[in-house]
Amino acid sequence: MVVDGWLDDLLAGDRGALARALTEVENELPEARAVIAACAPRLGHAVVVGVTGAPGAGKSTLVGAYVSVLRGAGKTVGVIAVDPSSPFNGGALLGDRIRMAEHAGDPGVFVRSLAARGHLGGLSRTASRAIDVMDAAGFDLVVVETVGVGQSEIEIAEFADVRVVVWLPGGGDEIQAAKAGVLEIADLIVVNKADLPGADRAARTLEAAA
Ligand SMILES: Nc1nc2c(ncn2[C@@H]2O[C@H](COP(=O)(O)OP(=O)(O)OP(=O)(O)O)[C@@H](O)[C@H]2O)c(=O)[nH]1
Ligand SMILES: [Mg+2]
Repeated sequence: MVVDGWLDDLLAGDRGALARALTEVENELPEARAVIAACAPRLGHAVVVGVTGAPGAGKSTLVGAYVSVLRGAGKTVGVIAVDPSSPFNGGALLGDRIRMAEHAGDPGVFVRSLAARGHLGGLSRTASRAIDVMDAAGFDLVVVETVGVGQSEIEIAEFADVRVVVWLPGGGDEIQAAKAGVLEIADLIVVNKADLPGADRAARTLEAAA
């Protein structure tokens, strides 16, 4: 296999090469295999943090704030926003971009959205490859945001070293969360929107169920 210059650029952390590599693996383009092969010897540096939760729970807002904290500590961060609900680039992805906007000019941050193409298994494979590409490109952390709480997210959570569930209080369905396996996959449950009523009660219920 001929590894041409742009793959060297990818491993050196070049942003243009990174964008191209992510497009190759997302769309399974002809050079996707070469990208995966080039990344393989360079894996395992990044800590992968999976952030999942219901639509609108505040995942992107939290990730944006987390990225600020990590940048303050001198860490570089790749962010992947996965939207299994939409086969087309929808509003949620735009929302992610808006909430990451403060990091737009920062060379230590790279944000990429992945939309569902075809079946869910395909998406989780694409997400895992995108994580590997960002890892090989040298980011200290890769944060993966996934919409929803269900089987697809549990699949994607398998690639994460740390799994965070962002909980939206007020729905009163914390028991449902326990049944859906959320408590089993989560290393950390963040009861978000603590300014809204019901957050304390939700936190107590989740704590009791854990
Ligand atoms: N009241 C309140 N609103 C919040 C908080 N965090 C985020 N929001 C708002 O909740 C809405 C959704 O926030 P996002 O960060 O886009 O949530 P998300 O989970 O990434 O949404 P999707 O990616 O579309 O599923 C926005 O209007 C935010 O401003 C919070 O702590 N309190
Ligand atoms: Mg979001």
